[in-house]
Amino acid sequence: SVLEKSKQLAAWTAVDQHVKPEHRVIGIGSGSTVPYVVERIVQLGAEANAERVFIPTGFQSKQLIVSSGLNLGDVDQFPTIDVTLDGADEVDRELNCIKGGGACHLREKVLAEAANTFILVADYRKNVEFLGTNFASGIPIEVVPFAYAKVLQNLHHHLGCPQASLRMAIKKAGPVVSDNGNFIIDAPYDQETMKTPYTIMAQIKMLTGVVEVGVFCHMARAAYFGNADGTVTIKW
Ligand code: DER
Repeated sequence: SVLEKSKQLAAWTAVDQHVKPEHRVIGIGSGSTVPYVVERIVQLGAEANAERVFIPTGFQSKQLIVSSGLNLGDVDQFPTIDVTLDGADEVDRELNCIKGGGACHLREKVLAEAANTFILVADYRKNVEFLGTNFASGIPIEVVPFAYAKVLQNLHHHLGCPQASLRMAIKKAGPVVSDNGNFIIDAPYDQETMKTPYTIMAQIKMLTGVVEVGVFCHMARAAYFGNADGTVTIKW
């Protein structure tokens, strides 16, 4: 499909630009675009990849690394990463992004921060001027189960987000549970608020019981978007 081709285009271009021969430790994100990143890395050849370790951002990412025959590494053993490549739900003109559509943003943010270079790959739907344009479900927030009702109450009554809601699972009874055993709250904010994403991210992060917020400010070195017409847009 046009959408899948655009994901592949973004991913292949990003790998070709940012995975260098001397890179040994590579962070692998989560979602449906990152498989094309791994696909391109596998094409670099078994010999080149034999010298590398690949650090996952969650269970799906780990499965992808293992099933692709790449060496699995752990961030405990490799706390500094040469380059991390990951998807995003939306990326604004300053490279701030919303992540967590796949409930993986905690480990994603750890590996984004641990990387010397953090690169985003996405299809054209994610390329926006301001956050909150296309990704309607809002800011993903990972919370400890014990505190989720309190965090919801604080969002509703003190942080101006009456629509905040607990993310319920589809093929499992009850809420989505992250790889860390936590819940996800989705907090939709209007575009005006999302024009200063750092402010709202910091306010949410300070709520007791919040583990991590799916807003990544000024972390990415560049973002690659595949377009429907077969071109690539690069933001940096
Ligand atoms: O949850 C995340 O942050 C993932 O990176 C995800 O949002 C990317 O989604 P996609 O690559 O499937 O569009």
